[in-house]
Amino acid sequence: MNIGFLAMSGVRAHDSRLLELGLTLPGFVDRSRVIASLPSLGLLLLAACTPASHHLRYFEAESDHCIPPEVYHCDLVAISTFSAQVFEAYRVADCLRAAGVKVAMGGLHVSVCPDEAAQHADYVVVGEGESVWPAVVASAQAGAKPRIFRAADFPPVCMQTLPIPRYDLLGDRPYNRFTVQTSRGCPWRCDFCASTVMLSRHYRKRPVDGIVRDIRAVQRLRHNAFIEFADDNTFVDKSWGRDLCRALTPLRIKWFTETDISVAEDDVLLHAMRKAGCRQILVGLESPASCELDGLEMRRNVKARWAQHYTQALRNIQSHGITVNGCFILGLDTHTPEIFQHVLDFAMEVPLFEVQITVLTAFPGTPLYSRLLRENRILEPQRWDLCTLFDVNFQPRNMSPQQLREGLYWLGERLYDAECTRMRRSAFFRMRRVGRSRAIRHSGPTAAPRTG
Ligand code: B12
Repeated sequence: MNIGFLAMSGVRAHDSRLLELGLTLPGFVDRSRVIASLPSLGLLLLAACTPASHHLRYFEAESDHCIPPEVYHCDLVAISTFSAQVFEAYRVADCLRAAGVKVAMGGLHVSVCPDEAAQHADYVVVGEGESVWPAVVASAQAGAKPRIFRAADFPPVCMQTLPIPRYDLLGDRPYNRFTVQTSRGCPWRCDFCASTVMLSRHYRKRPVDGIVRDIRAVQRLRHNAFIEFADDNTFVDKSWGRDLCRALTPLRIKWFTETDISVAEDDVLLHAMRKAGCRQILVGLESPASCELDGLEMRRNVKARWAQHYTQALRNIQSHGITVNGCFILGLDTHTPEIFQHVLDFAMEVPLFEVQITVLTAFPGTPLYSRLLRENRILEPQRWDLCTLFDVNFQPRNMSPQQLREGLYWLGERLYDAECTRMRRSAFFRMRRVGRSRAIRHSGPTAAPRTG
């Protein structure tokens, strides 16, 4: 069969004022650059799990959501879904099926709303795709009737034997960043999280040599590619993290990842990360003050505990030459209209090199969504297209939805203002110079200063 893998990348936001301000994730990002910058790792992994007898192609829907005409020449098309684009994905699936093409859908959104997806796709997959996908392909080939496949009914995906994602299918598209996964899931349970926890509850790490193998595959395609680890929380296990960094160092790559603030406790790891090419980590701080975070992480309340030491921890990470992209969620139940000024003050005081502000978003399948629905606080239930992290679709506890929107604009205009950004960043470079001279003094006159 001819099998197509169709990614619907790009960023989404509907709030017209935000669009006017050019505010996207994180800060000011050029929309088209983002679209071109990350291919769908999930689809490339599925491609790698496809039996060899089939002919495979990877496609990207364009920024106007038009799909390349060649997609219609496929016998089976795999579409990956996030909530924000799922209605677009359903429209595309309906058109393809009307033209006689079989459609399979999977990903974070349909994994929690499979019955909804089954109205638009022949085959819907709940959960991780690797073990299930060959059965989906076989069903399509046999012309089997539509059905929902559940990953739980197949052998669990083994992190030791994940195949190399088929980066080679990407052809000449101008990607400048590639994703590689080092781990799946997160040991913590934040009530709003709609990430890998939608697929599997377990936190799993990959063997270091498999990660190195995948990065080498990317390097064969683009020598100087920037790597983004598509992880939820990379450095949970510090000892494995140090091994990983040691293995990454000779590859001479630059990379970015998402991890929790506990990396700040391990200077050896931070040193190894910088040496291995880590340029930035994204940390979900969520709110500056501990009392605002009480109960948000439902297992051990770790976010509330960590927040007591946020400033010191963030400064320590940045003193190692690793910039932090600190993420804040606006509109938590503990937030009053004062929160916008607090976040601004905190970001300037640390100071944070990069800041991401988003509004509390109730993704389907999360404890947050169930709670807000129960409390009758979702403004437009099932408006999945508003799950962009920028569009307010709930009634905040201590302010009006409009106050939250206005607060987001107000904070965004200030945080991303050129002067503010310059101040936040120049403080990082100053701190870095001090850190470096301290390192030289400590290691004696023979040590060479680190560069870059
Ligand atoms: C990389 C990334 C992006 C890239 C996506 C590139 C792409 N085309 O995939 C870019 C930068 C474009 C992006 C944009 C956005 N993103 Co984003 N992104 C991520 C990130 C960091 C990693 C995703 C990833 O690669 N995972 C690894 C792969 C292997 O997993 P996977 O895709 O889920 O695939 C597996 C299964 O789902 C399944 N599967 C997937 N597709 C299919 C299809 C079939 C047919 C089958 C059988 C199986 C299957 O099999 C795969 C292997 O097991 C996650 C956060 C995170 N840490 O996970 C956020 C995340 C996915 N993004 C999120 C959001 C909100 C957005 C935006 C809406 C932000 C915005 N306002 O624009 C946009 C929307 C994008 C869109 N077009 O819909 C949310 C989504 C939540 C949700 N449930 O919908 C996440 C979880 C982050 C968060 N804050 O919660 N994002």
